[in-house]
Amino acid sequence: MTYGISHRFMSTYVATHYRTHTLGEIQSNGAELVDKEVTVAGFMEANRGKGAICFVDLRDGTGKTQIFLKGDNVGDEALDMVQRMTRESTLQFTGIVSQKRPPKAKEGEPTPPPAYEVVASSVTLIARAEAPLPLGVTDTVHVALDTRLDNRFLDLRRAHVAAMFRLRGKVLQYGREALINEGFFETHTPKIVATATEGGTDLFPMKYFDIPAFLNQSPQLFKQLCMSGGLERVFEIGPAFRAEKHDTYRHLNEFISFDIECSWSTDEDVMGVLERMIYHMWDCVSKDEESQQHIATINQYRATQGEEPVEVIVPELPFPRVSYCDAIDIIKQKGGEIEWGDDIDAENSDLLAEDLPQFYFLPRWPMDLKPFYIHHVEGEIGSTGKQLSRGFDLNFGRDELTSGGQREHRMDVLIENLKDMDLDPEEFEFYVAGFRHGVPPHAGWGLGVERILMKLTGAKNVRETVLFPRDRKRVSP
Ligand code: AMO
Repeated sequence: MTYGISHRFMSTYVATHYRTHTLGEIQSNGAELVDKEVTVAGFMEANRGKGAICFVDLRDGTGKTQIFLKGDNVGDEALDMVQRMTRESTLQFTGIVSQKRPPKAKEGEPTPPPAYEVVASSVTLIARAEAPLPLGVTDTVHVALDTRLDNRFLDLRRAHVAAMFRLRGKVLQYGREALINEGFFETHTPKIVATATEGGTDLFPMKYFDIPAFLNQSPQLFKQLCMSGGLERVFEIGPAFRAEKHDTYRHLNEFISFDIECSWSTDEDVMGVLERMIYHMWDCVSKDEESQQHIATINQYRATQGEEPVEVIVPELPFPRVSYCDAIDIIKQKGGEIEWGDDIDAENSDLLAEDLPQFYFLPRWPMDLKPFYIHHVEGEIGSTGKQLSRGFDLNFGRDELTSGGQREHRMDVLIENLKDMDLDPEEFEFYVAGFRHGVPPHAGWGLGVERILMKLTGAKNVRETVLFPRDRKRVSP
């Protein structure tokens, strides 16, 4: 299975105290390194050979290389140490790069590319791994998610798991790129707050000296204050905490919220920003060799589990837009049980997803279903006489990835909205104050990073996309 990332993507990997070269570099740059001395280090995947010789399969974050040891070269004591060493121990070797004897090409098949090994002249044990391992690193047997998460550091050594997190970094990089190209800049808002952002009760209280405080649910109120501050276009990628009691494949109690806020804009304007950003993410993943390598690694693993490969289909722009009212009609036509004014639950979203398996916007929700900070649509009333809003969702098939909307910027209406939702405007004074001395109309959205990663990689559980997930039952490791 492909492991790590190829040397040619690693222009910034320079020699360190512990190694002169990475293992990926030995393979991709081997022809130039033949007969040169190198020092390499990594995890020992396997060792073979008794008596006077031994082969070690060594793995670092960039790839794998075979190390060849002879008692004559490294000394009998060192050879014996390596032969008795446990799998996954970390070792450092110094030796000469040599081209491996090529395996005979099978008839009709192309000759495999040359491979390189290191003929060791010395070896140092860095850290011995205890045996047995709680989790196999190289085998493809199915392991329960809980066991994997309990031993996440070992799970991360598995190629397809490492590929997921490297890809996660890439997707965020592409997201940042797209927004910076549209004039946004990255900011950070506090995670320790005094009031509920989304107006709900799903807050984790915390001890903050003698003051009651909470972990923030969303940067919402603060990103809006940035608009009052004239910053015009900001984005933030940061943690959001929700004390929701859901225990599902798509809910976490700590997730990474990718938020923007944009002045002088409507809901439609920021839907444009969102679809262009997602297009850029998908387009880059489909073109960038390194990202493609991560997808290939994930697919190699999926094949061992009998799963279909994931395909990165670059979406067409604009994404389809199905207004809330139309969505209710479609669900009803398909026999779903729903009334105008109801939230669209997962089962009804499945009905929509039959015709919309990929990205689609659901704009214009009833005001009652959206938070107090959402702007209503002037003069537009839904079929039951209820007010429509400038709030939207972005779904991928059945799952919601983003909520957003144009914000209410008129202070008097905002105060009425708070009261309508049984919230005390005085508790939101720090926020309401931001609307007292002039404010641009503005709009924005929040995207769940884990949910979009699920869609990109075909992961069936959001926990697959988080290093150390926090859910109702898990707060460690
Ligand atoms: P919302 O509450 O819909 O909107 O959250 C935005 C997006 O964040 C993700 N998300 C979650 N992901 C995993 N686990 C959870 N428990 C969870 N909750 C939410 C989803 C969701 O679409 N302030 C608004 C955004 C805005 O209007 O700018 C907000 O937070 O992908």
